[in-house]
Amino acid sequence: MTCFKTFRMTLLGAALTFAGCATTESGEKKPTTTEGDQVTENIRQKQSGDEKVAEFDLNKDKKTDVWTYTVVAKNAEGKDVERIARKDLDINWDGKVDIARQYDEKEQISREALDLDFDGKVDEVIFYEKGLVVRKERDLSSSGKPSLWVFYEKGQIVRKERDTNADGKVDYWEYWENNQVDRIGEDLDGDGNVDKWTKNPDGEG
Ligand SMILES: [Ca+2]
Ligand SMILES: [Ca+2]
Ligand SMILES: [Ca+2]
Ligand SMILES: [Ca+2]
Repeated sequence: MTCFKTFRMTLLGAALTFAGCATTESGEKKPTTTEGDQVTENIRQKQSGDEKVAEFDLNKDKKTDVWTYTVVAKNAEGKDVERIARKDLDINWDGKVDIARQYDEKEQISREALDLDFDGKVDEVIFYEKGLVVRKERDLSSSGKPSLWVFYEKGQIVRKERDTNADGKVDYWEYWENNQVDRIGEDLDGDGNVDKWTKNPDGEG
């Protein structure tokens, strides 16, 4: 718990430092097995052929903690300009990347992979479209696969899905309305279909 709290605080610091780049857009699809598997990836992103990397040492300990990858792109007038494609951040200064961000053609964040417990493996991936979070995938069990998916519309949670028994199939659905749970569906026999619906007793209507 302390670890996560520390992370959030540090993350906030990092976010403030890089506030200029924290906007978004992208055309991400629904979760697939491939995307899910990426939750396990080592968080450091490889440099691709056409990328230029710039390294920064924000805490002045002579070790790089921010890597910014740029590519050459055409602007509206057809001129070559440098565009930020990705950014890696080591926010606890241990030499391992904890946040890996990807940006779209408009330099808006499109994907962010987070190592929340600083073990070098991704625990959460956040997908963005047009400046807003559209989906989060979280590995709750450290199994290397996502077990919680949270879906957003217009910045608000609309649905959570969980695989509670780690069989790779969603068995728990939470439908949200107006920032609160409206109903919960559970798959009790493992066939992927809801067997039991529960209306949130605290909800309105
Ligand atoms: Ca440093
Ligand atoms: Ca780190
Ligand atoms: Ca981790
Ligand atoms: Ca399941």
